[in-house]
Amino acid sequence: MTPWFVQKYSHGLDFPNLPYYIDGDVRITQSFAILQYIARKYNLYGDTIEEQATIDMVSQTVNDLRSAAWVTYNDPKFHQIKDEWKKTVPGRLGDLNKFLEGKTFVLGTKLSFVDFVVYEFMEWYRQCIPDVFEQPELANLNSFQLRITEIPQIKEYLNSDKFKSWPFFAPVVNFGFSKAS
Ligand SMILES: N[C@@H](CCC(=O)N[C@@H](CS)C(=O)NCC(=O)O)C(=O)O
Repeated sequence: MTPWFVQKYSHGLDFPNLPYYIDGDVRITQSFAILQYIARKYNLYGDTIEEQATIDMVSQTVNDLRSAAWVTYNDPKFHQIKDEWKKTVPGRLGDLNKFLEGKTFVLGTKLSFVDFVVYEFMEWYRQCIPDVFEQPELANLNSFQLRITEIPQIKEYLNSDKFKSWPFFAPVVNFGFSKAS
């Protein structure tokens, strides 16, 4: 396989980076721009500006939570603080758990791309502490995550060779590269 830094400038990308996405004449980088492009193309970005505002609010809330989790994963003492950190998760994700009360997906019953943003973010926790969402205060998130894995196309993908569960992060992070960590 050609190393990324050798091929980086060969794809006609304006801002070469990983991940990149090429769809005909569309050549884009930036994870969120890619997500939004796919969501708009496949009608997964809500149907009204109110729904779109909800999607944007939840996705940006997840981004904030993700930044906080990222700091923890990069703490050199991560493995020592992991168990204590687990206890703080219900407090950190409490609003998100409450928001999902009585809903199948973020928009209620309608699937949108932000459901996958929430799912992927939850994997950051679950891959590190497998039973983290079994805490009673996180029951809505726990059932939400299971529901996403039960979507037939997602289930098929998760069970296929295309799905790579590991490594989760780059080697520099204290969790998610070496299986021992
Ligand atoms: N904001 C960018 C960050 C992209 C990024 O940091 N990519 C990392 C991998 S996660 C990388 O290795 N980029 C290759 C490069 O910098 O050439 C995004 O969301 O896509």
